[in-house]
Amino acid sequence: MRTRTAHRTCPLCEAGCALRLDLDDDGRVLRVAGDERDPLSKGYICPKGAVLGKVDEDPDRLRRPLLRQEGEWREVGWDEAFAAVEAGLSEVIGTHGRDAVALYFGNPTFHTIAAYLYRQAITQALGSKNVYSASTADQMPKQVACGLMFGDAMAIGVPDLDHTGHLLILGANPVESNGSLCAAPDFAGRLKALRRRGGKVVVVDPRRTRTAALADEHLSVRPGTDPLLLMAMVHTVLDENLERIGLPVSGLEQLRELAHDFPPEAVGPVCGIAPETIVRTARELAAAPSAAVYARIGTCTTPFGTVAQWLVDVLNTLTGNLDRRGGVMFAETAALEIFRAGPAFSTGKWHSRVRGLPEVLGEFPVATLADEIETPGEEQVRALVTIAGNPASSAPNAPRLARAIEGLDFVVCVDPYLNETTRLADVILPPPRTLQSPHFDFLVQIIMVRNYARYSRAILPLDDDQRSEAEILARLMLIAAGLGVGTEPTRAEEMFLDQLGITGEAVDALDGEDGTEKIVDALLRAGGYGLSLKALLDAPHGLDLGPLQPRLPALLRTPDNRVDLAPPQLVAEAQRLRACLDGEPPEFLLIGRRHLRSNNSWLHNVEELRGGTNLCTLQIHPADAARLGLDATTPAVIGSAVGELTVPIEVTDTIMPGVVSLPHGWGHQDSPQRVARRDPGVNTNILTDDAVLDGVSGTAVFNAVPVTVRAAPQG
Ligand SMILES: Nc1nc2c(c(=O)[nH]1)N[C@H]1C(S)=C(S)[C@@H](COP(=O)(O)OP(=O)(O)OC[C@H]3O[C@@H](n4cnc5c(=O)[nH]c(N)nc54)[C@H](O)[C@@H]3O)O[C@H]1N2
Ligand SMILES: Nc1nc2c(c(=O)[nH]1)N[C@H]1C(S)=C(S)[C@@H](COP(=O)(O)OP(=O)(O)OC[C@H]3O[C@@H](n4cnc5c(=O)[nH]c(N)nc54)[C@H](O)[C@@H]3O)O[C@H]1N2
Ligand code: SF4
Ligand SMILES: [Mo]
Repeated sequence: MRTRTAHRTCPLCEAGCALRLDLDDDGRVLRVAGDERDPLSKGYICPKGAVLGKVDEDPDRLRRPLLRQEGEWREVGWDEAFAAVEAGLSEVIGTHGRDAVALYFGNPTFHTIAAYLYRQAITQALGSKNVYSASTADQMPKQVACGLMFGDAMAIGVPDLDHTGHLLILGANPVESNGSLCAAPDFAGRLKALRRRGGKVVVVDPRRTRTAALADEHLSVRPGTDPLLLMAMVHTVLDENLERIGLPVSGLEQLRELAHDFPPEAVGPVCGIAPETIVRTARELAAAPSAAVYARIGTCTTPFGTVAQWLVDVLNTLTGNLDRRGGVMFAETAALEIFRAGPAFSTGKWHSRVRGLPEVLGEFPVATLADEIETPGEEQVRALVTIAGNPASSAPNAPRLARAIEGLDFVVCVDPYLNETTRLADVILPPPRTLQSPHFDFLVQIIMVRNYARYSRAILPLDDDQRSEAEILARLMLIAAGLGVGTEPTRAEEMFLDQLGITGEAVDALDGEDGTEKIVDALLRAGGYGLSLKALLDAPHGLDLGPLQPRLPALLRTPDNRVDLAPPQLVAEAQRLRACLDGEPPEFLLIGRRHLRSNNSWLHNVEELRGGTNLCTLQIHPADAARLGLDATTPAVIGSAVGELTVPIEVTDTIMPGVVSLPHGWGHQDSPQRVARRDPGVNTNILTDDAVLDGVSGTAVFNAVPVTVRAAPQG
């Protein structure tokens, strides 16, 4: 048998590892390995990348569009599918206006060329205020904090992992998640290297995670209290005059005044961390030759997520580590610098109809989508377009959102699977398989630990009955713009380049099969390194663009060109935080967790990634289990303000007493996916409450959810 080798970037997570694939003549993947010649991932691969072929070849992936008629799914051709989309959307727009159509962009949108590029174009073409995405279930607090401090929500500082001497990690478990808002293939290897060169790693997490096991120190923190802990650290740094600020800043005095109210003695008992430990942690951070504070999901998706993210960069700034080698730095992207322009970041240019929540980066919180669908009135949402998302699983109070979606007049989903959300659609438009799609990760460039670029062309051709994701989205854009199904999709590319102010002549004539290549080429030419698509095609193992370099103050877009240490919105929010110093904590707080062989809601259908420790269990401390009479044979009933679940438990002393943990993305009881619906697990978002949000960014609260736990009745 003849084989051929192809190279491409793994699209499954933010690490973006370079892979080497061996394929047979029929295009079947025989073997996947890490690409040792890639300068960033250097041959690293995780168990998900290793089965990319299985992910790609999953027989349950949809191949042709599905149309629902009288409750039955029917496979149809693309023309019929697009005609149905046009009819469905124009009916709603014609009768109820453009705001009656909501858009939802899911997580892979940000890791798919076509979806990333067409996201803005579709939004503009539709002209609806009802835009939602997984960002408000994820990183929006980081973007808002950066927006308010630096003036640019895309100026996201990345720990300079390979040079730092001290790393403080809060609410992230990169050994399982492979890193988030910090693209660093082989995160574990990089942590080990940090320690080998004499540096220190401290992990703050209610669970003793695999990342914590690799660290020098693990601090068990009560969920939701990181902002208090960080504020007490700011207090210590300022109180002991440990600050050494190397950048132009504003708001220092206001910050000092604010932090004064959060002394370690008051904060310690609430966080579950001894005040002496808080003081020592702050001193060590300030004294380290270089240091970085890094915080993710466990701090973002909490009631004060944006305050936490703000204080992370406050500490990085106060200790002189912002924008400095070994500290927290800003990547220089190959293709996105053109977007670092415009006025200083602000929120609330418009507000949501039902709850009056401010727009943030042009979006409303996904936690209020159900309100907008259910509440009658003008501008009520009556149709939904989802692209690469599964909100009926991933949003807080997911069952309520699923019921709301079910009642809509028209739903169209661009997704390769029939799942919890798409099964509620009228039309499903499936993109081609992974290996039939090109890959260039725009988002990941912003958050890399090293400047780097890599482009992968599709490895396998499209069949006649398939459409590239770019074509599907171009057609959706044209339909949304009212240009109709008769318009050639190339018109969408022209409109796109026009919007960027780039003329066709400036673009290389490429023979690529996909129109997005023109756009990628144009963006690369306008990018920081003046690259072109050809330059990347000539570098199949990736282009190393060097270590991160200082970029401030040039990157700042604040009105006074200083780092704002005390943005008024955040100071006001921190006043509310003070109330958390009093008050009794609930008996149990629910948090989430991720497993290396999972990926949100959509990899449970791959046999090779199931089982082992990748289980949907409720982790509980032995002391709590004994007190409640729970053991491995007695499931627990867990209840919250919005729902109740029965779930098998896993007794483990790796979790803090008073805290329970359930992973998300499960609950595939009604899924048509054959592997996923075996051992379907339960959806933890039956318990999470869409009424509770991070006040500044509108982000959903998935961690620190008050719950009750009891033994399930026997028999
Ligand atoms: N309780 C709880 N809930 C959470 C979280 C948590 O920690 N706890 N995490 C939150 C976070 S961080 C996130 S990012 C969100 C994710 O929220 P979502 O993005 O809504 O959900 P995913 O499960 O990532 O769904 C991705 C969808 O994209 C489809 N897909 C995969 N590849 C492609 C492609 O190439 N093209 C297209 N068009 N579709 C594709 C998949 O089939 C799947 O339907 O969930 C959030 N929900
Ligand atoms: N294998 C795998 N990798 C993934 C994903 C996946 O589903 N599976 N999802 C991807 C996505 S969309 C994202 S956004 C990233 C997320 O990447 P990470 O943020 O690294 O995600 P988690 O592994 O969920 O780590 C969050 C940690 O926060 C802890 N935690 C919970 N509550 C609190 C709290 O109040 N305070 C503190 N300090 N810690 C808390 C949890 O115990 C957990 O260990 O991962 C990405 N990578
Ligand atoms: S770490 Fe992420 S990018 Fe790398 S192989 Fe695993 S899933 Fe793919
Ligand atoms: Mo995420």
